[in-house]
Amino acid sequence: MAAKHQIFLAIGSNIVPRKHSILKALVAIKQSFPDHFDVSSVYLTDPFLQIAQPAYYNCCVGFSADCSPQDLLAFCGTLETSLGRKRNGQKWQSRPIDIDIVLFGSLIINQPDLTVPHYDLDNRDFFIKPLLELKSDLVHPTSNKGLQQLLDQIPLEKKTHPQRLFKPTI
Ligand code: A4P
Ligand code: MG
Repeated sequence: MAAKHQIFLAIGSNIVPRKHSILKALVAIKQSFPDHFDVSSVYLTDPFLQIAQPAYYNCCVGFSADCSPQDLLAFCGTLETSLGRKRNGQKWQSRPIDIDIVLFGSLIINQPDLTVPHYDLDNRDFFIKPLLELKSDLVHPTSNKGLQQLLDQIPLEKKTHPQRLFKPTI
């Protein structure tokens, strides 16, 4: 039997209905990955780097699974498409749903279509705050920094001021 990894995903939405899309994503993820599934609160966040676009809802989930990273990436892409995500090739376009793999155990992956840990985890309070709720002693596998340390080091211009909205019950 393949070893299980502790996996964390970040979920974001900035096209209404944001709550509805996030809840649908959470239900689908839990259905496919029920083992030790846990979800953070959902936060209202300013657009990263103050880009002129609608505010985001963000949260994270954690679970254990023995799938491959590539299978998980394909799962996330299929779920995004089923929830109305359309890509026009433009980076950081507004989106009904975005599902990113933040951590896959302590694996370090540098493939053309997959970078794990997420390339920008260190700079994103909208990843780190929800992750702190799920597992406060998580350590970044390459920098070995803890989540609170990462959060404390985010410069002002990168802060998105997460406001806790609600804890999903799914
Ligand atoms: N990819 C590589 N590594 C990963 C990974 N670890 N997880 C590739 C998921 N995908 C990964 O992503 C482009 C490609 O990244 C995928 O095809 C996959 O092979 P995308 O979602 O299609 O496009 P994108 O939006 O340009 O990139 P991405 O990485 O999702 O955007 P970001 O960098 O996550 O930024 N502000 C707030 N407050 N909250 C947000 O959630 N999100 C963004 C999007 C900007 N500002 C935000 C938020
Ligand atoms: Mg993405």
